[in-house]
Amino acid sequence: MKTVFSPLHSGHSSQLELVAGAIVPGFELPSRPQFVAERIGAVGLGPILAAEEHDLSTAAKVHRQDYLDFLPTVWDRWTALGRSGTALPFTWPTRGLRGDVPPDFIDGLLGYYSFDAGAGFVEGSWKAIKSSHDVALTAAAIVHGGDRSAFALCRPPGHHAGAAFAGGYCYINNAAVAAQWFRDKGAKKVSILDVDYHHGNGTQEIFYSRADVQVLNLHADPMQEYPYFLGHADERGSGEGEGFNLNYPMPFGTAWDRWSASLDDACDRLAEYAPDVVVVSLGVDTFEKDPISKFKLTTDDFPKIGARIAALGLPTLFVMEGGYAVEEIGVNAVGVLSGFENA
Ligand code: OKP
Ligand code: ZN
Repeated sequence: MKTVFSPLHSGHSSQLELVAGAIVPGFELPSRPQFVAERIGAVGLGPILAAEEHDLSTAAKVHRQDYLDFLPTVWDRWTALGRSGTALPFTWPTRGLRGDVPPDFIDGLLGYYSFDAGAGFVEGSWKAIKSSHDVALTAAAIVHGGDRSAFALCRPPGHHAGAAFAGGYCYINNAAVAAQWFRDKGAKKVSILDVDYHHGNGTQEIFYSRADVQVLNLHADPMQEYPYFLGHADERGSGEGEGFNLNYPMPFGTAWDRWSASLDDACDRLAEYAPDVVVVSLGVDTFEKDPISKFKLTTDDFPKIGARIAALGLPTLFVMEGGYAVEEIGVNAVGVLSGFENA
């Protein structure tokens, strides 16, 4: 399996994060994909290729144009005020406030274009965000070109990013852009299978009223876990999209038996839908030692995920999402990919 990766991710670093009452260094570290890349080399998964630049025309079909126009401007607006550090929002247009009027001032705009304070900007952020998007589309083109699978080693991740908002370490929804790109290249139907620990609220929102992209999400129950306000089992799509969004919320402590039953059901539903291509939002924060998560998957479980997905017998693009047990991310993520390859 070929991997696509870009060194430009590394400029997106030193973001601060608010955790349990303290400002701490973020968990979404530049070392994450480095461990994955090292492991790919160690097991000989296949070549690691550079990303090719893609314009944002496909992204503009899943994101709002004003949001895409805003992202590259954040750091310049911030530093123009003499500021440094991490550009973060702290005011959001929740119920009872106006979500239809973007303010002029950067602090207001950051809130207007986000749903939490989990997606900060530093100097290299936009270049990293754009490179992550390019990684996803370069890997998508490898699958479109006839490879059975490819791995987009994206950083930052994307599945929390909605049509017009960032959040949860995510800015551009790489998996959604890739799915849209496959559609534009002739795929009639695409399935997105999100196995990250957290609900992919952005992906769900983007495709919620569409029947041409099926979205299946396995995740911690939003009653207990971030992102809290989406990901319940009764969210099944709307209008033409009704029945094409499927959520599998699971409680804290979920281990392989229960998790894999959800995966089996999701794969059965995916097979019934019979897409032309599968996009896997690959988070490995379901791991028992993940520092921000509460599922109990073990290192031995990850290859079984890959094997189950391989049994679908469909062209498959893997897109990196979460996973914060830095040293084990490589073994676990590449475990999924090797499990797919060896199935
Ligand atoms: C991204 B992905 C704020 C807490 C927010 C955000 C978790 C984002 C996970 N300090 N936590 O789905 O792995
Ligand atoms: Zn996650």
